[in-house]
Amino acid sequence: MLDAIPTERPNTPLLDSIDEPDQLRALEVTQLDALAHELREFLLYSVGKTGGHFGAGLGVVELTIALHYVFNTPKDSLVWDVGHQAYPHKILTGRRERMLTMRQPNGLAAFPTRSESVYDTFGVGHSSTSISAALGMMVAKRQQGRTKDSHTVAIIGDGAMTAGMAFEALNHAGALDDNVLVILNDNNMSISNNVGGLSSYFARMWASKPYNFIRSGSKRMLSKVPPALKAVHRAEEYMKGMVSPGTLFEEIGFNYIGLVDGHDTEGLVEILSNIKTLRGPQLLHVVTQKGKGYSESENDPFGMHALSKITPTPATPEVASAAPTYSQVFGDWLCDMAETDEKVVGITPAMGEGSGMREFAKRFPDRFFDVAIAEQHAVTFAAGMACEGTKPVVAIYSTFLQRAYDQLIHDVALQNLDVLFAIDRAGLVGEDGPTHAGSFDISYLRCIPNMVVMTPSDEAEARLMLSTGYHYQGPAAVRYPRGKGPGAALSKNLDTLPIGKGMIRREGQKVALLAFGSLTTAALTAAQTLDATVADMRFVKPLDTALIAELAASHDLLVTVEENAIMGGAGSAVGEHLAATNCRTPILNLGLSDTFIEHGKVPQMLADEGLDADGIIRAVRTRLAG
Ligand SMILES: Cc1ncc(C[n+]2csc(CCOP(=O)(O)OP(=O)(O)O)c2C)c(N)n1
Repeated sequence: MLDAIPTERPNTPLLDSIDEPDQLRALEVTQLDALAHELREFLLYSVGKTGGHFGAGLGVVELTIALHYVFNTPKDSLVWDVGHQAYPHKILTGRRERMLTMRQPNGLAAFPTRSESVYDTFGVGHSSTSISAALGMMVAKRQQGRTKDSHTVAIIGDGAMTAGMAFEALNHAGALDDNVLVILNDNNMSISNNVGGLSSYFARMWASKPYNFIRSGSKRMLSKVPPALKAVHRAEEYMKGMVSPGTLFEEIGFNYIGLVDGHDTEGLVEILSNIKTLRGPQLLHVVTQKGKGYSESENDPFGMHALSKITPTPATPEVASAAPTYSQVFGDWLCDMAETDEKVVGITPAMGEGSGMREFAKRFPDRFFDVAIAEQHAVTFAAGMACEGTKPVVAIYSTFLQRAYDQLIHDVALQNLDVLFAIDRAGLVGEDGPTHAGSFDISYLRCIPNMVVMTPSDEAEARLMLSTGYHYQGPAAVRYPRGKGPGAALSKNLDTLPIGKGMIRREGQKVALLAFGSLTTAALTAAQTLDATVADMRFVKPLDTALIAELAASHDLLVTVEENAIMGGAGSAVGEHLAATNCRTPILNLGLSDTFIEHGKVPQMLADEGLDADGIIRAVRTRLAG
């Protein structure tokens, strides 16, 4: 057990000898525990330097070693779900020395990425995709006649297993009968406490060759005698049902093997080697401890999900800004609104903490619904509640709302139901990279009839817009960025804004900057150099068409600015309006380019996209120069 994160590179001779999994496979199985210790120490050291996901990786150190030891990677495919637990996998697959570049510009990505390594078989970041992807790979391999020499394994957490998509894939896998192995990495504490010698013993027995030979042999033998087969099957189900929670998976069509101690490397190697010989869909239920091996993360697995980098204490400590994040502004607003209106309910798909709902959950436990990693369900659940007269507020990250798009259109907007969407992490998010960027919500929201879409330029505006959306009769969305805003003064009132009205923030000449949301501050700075007018447009939908007409009539150039894809974004909305009204004032749209923007620091990423004040000035001057 490690009590501190090493600040100096630890001595890891065994780990250093492994540049490719082939070298791992050349070790004696008895050396794997020592390797696990070194890997864990190195992981702690490197995440301490770079920050990043932490607890989940520590929990799968032994499992990762066993998987690469037993399976012939990269010919055999490992598909990690979410991928936040894949740091040990990266370390063992030729990226050890690059771990200190993790999440930095041009450095390793936070999640498995196909372009980064042949061992990263599938790009991830969003949860619950692994079983579908693994099944697709397996079926493609079968069609190409490659199943004999290639296995496919999906590794999915108990959290990720709560999403509908995982069950859709299990259901399909059960029907296809291909040799896909799903490893359920279960770090739920109550299950961990239940693990004991008996269930481990049964797990070994069920995965062992003799048992499965008997099992499939008796099935073959008895296939002509249906009643006897049924009796055997029932007895087997009964036996497993008594000691394992695998009946559900068995019913779907999987051979369930569990529970297995996920920190017993040698045991895992034995079980996985046996499973490799089995036919049909297999589900191995492994129990691990999140944060394993580091005292602080074992004691606080939730707090230690991810870590900021450990910086040496400066001689004069920096005073942290007391300004709240947008998530906190939302959380405070939700509590204030809940106090005045008992119809308020708050819904989150597994992101209550990140969305700023901790206090709301504590104070209003009966009105707080964490529905697990189930974005689609979250939205339709909200729709159902709205049908019965409550006022649901769905707190959701922009990137994760993508998964509930049909529910948003079909279940909420089409019925004009009264649901407020508090959309966090809109725009670039930094180190998590393109899987988590909220680059598209303006585009995908504004084309939906009945929606009101708001883009706050600061914290006070965010609060006003949340109240405005709350009182609007129909679906409304407020999209705000990750982290802190410019630091606007906040009041406790619950005032609203007139819907569809923007405001002039600065009077200038010739050029009018039409800012939508988070880049308004940059637009105001640029406007000083350009002597431009700045409008805080506030609403993407409905647009303030009167304000646009007024600005178009009094300026030579309209410049829209937004932290969303240019395509289909707020600037497109303004352009559509100009075209529809036959207005000839030239327009320049500034926003995110048509690429997936790699991870980095948000200010630098925005500068690279030409979306800081200098970039806005440059773009305007270039356009004016003709
Ligand atoms: C679609 C989607 N929603 C939410 C998330 C955010 N998220 C990342 S990891 C995680 C928890 C995953 O839990 P589990 O699968 O049990 O893995 P563990 O961290 O416990 O190892 C969540 C909710 C996500 N990545 N994808």
